[in-house]
Amino acid sequence: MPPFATPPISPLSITFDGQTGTMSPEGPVLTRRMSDLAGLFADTAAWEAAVADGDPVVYQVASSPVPEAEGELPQSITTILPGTVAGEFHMTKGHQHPNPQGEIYLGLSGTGGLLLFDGERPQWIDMAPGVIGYIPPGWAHRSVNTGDEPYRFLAVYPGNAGHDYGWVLANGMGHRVYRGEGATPRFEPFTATP
Ligand code: PAN
Ligand code: ZN
Repeated sequence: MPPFATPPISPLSITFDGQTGTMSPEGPVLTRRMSDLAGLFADTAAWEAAVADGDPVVYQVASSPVPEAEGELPQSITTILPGTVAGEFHMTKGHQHPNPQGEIYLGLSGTGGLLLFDGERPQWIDMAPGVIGYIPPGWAHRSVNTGDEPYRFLAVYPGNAGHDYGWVLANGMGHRVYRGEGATPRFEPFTATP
């Protein structure tokens, strides 16, 4: 076997269901509840009330069996359930890749957006089924469900990129995303969570 192959992964076919967010064969499945999103929503009292009121699931990440290892290209499907915390849309924690590398997202079902931040400039990409969102190296990224049904997307990223969540806790994402008039989200400048 040439040195660039990473045993024991062999070529494989992965089927996925864009309506349920499942993959087969399936690797780890991660569940993020409201309590896992400490320090991220602006309204701490509303976040605490949601945690006390059943600590609902905010999103799930289902991964394929491809490992996060150098040279591999792992994939995962994220499902963000609809809802807000005092008007601020349900969202992922958001992270930087400490080993700066690009990533692609493909919208599968529902509607949402990709909030990107390079430390100075916030950027927004509207996401829907059939849209590819490209995340260049060095841009922190967070996904937001801006609709009334689950928002799902497929992510493909380099296996040695890593995930740094502390960077977003320290620096924010430039904007906060709130339910606005009609289908258009309302953006507000980032304020630190009290
Ligand atoms: C995605 C994210 C996934 C969950 O697979 O990891 O949507 O978001 P958080 O990792 O911010 O909780 C990705 O960008 N991977 O690199
Ligand atoms: Zn990422």
